[in-house]
Amino acid sequence: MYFKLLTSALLCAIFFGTWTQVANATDTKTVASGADELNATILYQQHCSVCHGDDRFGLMGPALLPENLSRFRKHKAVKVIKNGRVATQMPSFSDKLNEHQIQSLVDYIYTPLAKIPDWKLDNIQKTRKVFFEASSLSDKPVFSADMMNLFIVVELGDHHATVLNGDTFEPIHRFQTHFALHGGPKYSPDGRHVYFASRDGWVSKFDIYNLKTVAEVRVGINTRNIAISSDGRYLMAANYLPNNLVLLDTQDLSPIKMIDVKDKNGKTSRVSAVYNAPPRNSFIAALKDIEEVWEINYQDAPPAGFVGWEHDYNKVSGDVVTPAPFPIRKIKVSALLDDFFFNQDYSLLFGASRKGDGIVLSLDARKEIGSLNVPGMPHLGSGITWEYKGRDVMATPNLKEGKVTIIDMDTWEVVKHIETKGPGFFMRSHEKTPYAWVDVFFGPNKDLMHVIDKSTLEIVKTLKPVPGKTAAHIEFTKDGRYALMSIWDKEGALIIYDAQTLEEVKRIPMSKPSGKYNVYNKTSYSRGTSH
Ligand code: DHE
Repeated sequence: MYFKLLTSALLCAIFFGTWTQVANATDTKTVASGADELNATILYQQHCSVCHGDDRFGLMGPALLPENLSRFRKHKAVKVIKNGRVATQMPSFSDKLNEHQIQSLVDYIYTPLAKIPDWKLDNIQKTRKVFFEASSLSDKPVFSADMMNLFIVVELGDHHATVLNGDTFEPIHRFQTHFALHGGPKYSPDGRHVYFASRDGWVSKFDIYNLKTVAEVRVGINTRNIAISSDGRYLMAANYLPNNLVLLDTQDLSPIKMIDVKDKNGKTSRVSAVYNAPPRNSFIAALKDIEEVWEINYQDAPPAGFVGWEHDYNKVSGDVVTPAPFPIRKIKVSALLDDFFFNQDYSLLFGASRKGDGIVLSLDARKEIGSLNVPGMPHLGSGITWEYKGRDVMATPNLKEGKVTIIDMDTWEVVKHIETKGPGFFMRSHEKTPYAWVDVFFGPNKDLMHVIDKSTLEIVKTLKPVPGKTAAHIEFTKDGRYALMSIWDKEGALIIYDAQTLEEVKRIPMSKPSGKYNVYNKTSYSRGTSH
């Protein structure tokens, strides 16, 4: 592939003489936009398509569509084309393309496609690779450690992940991931496998016992996150592009079903996120463009009560039909929900829109039963719960305002707004620790981390581990004794704190460790972490 890239670059260099003249001659603002677009298309095909795909859906390189680039400013894209990208195959084009050509390429890749791209079951199937059959792998770990106290650390800086021993804090294995993973990796219920999703739609399955990536498949063009069913049999992926949910068999990541997401008038919607709801044997999906929440049941027998479930039907013979598995229940809501949170028994959903509208939805009654008064932009997906003065409370950071909001889980009243040094992204605690930790992800105080006493709701300490570098995302060891913090920088680190004394214990250099995920806390659905 890399050879192909070089060949293409060489070919382009041959063609380049002609193109340079054209470009130089038109290097003024008098260029007609149609001509620019045509030139950019030619440039794209010469220089980019071999890695990013003729259709811009991505191949070895990521997809180059506005939907996939929305978090990436145009001036940064210009820089990447000029200078290349360290630790990837993206070369520098500064000696091949002039300023104007680079700018027209950038404008081109930020232009939406005329038609929403399609990615059908067939496309998915074609991308699926099984690297190791289950029968060729050991059923016992090939290393010795408490398998329930391992962490997977995602290192966004150079697109790797590290398996870390949670007792010794020694890295066990480091391996390459797909470009730009997003959302938490999800474990199988026994903790043996971990599944990753990339923003470009790649889902991979890693066998922790054997330290091997065993399979991968591309489920979409722009993916949000994935969820694993409680029985470990199914994986559901939420996509922005196309507007759908994709169900996979976790055994070998083969696709089972695609669910197009649209309302009864045919209006389609991106899916913001999908979560597993263990007691319900369901996946719950938040929709970005239609005011509905969807529940997809994955148990073998039809769900009890049958009320409100929409089934496909399997024809058995003649007129005999049986309901097909994976029925869907669509629940109307009064706001477009980007983000949500569940109570411990998954009977209630607390949802928030990007505008800050908050609702409380009963999943059983299938109706809204309350509202949340959380101004700004609460980050409910990062919410956690604990017991405070004999009642359950939820705490959520805020993506817009410097505060953590504490909400009573029974009355949905705000118990307290805790003022912080700036908007935060991630919040964490553990059943066995007295503190909750919240970062100050945005703004001038991004290098701070607050520690909140869960019994007083006061900030008791503010840490500044590396001045000037973002300190974010805590996760605890299985027993809650240690808290692991990320320094979000290419020259970053994982810092381990004693969760009781709040003293630093160890620092491990890492490349932008975005998140870390403890096998036990995740598989036991600890109330101090995300699910
Ligand atoms: Fe995330 C989780 C949504 C931007 C890093 N993020 C999630 C989840 C959602 C979400 C719904 C829960 C999914 C899960 O874990 O299964 N994130 C969004 C957004 O809507 C937002 C604001 C904009 C976007 O374009 O996606 C957004 N997220 C970011 C980032 O900019 C971050 C900081 C860097 C990155 O990786 O892109 C980021 N998000 C994360 C991480 C998690 C996450 C590390 C997993 C947290 C966890 O501990 O579970």
